[in-house]
Amino acid sequence: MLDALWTAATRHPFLDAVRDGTIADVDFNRWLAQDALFVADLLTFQSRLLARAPRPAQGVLAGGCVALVDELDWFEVQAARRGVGLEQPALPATLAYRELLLRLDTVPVDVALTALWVIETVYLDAWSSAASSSSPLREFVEHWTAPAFAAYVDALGELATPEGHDELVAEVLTREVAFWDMALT
Ligand code: HMH
Repeated sequence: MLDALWTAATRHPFLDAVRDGTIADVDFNRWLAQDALFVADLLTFQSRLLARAPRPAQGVLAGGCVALVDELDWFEVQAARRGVGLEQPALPATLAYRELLLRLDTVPVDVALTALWVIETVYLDAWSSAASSSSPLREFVEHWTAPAFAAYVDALGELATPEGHDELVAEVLTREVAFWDMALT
């Protein structure tokens, strides 16, 4: 079941359409604005996680927080370029993901670290499937598949202990699928 969810979260029609250049602007822009909201929520979660993280995790998490702040700057630049306003209400899939992140504040730190690793590694995998040298959106694909991002995901992987946490992994993957689905509605 996890395998099927993993595939659904990383091989999605949204990503195929990005790769092929057939994604509608309205759909891509909807994803962009909602993902900016998600990244702001993720920064909130990750800052709190940093505050209770064990010593060996602090450096990776702190670096990740800085990267998320840069990411929010990047979203603003991309949104302005595309004429998208970022002051949009969160759609249901974004709100549901926010709720999951809030719940992660209350789980043991190793479990929350594992969830964070899933959140990031699934994104790297997903965007890798959208790679194409000819896509008009390849700048986005390159952003989410950059070597620095892959190295960060590897470092999170060193802190994660996914064994025995199938239910949580499935929950993150379900939120990811719903996020892509939302972009195409
Ligand atoms: C929905 N999942 C979603 N958006 C992101 N930006 C990431 C994961 C990775 O940070």
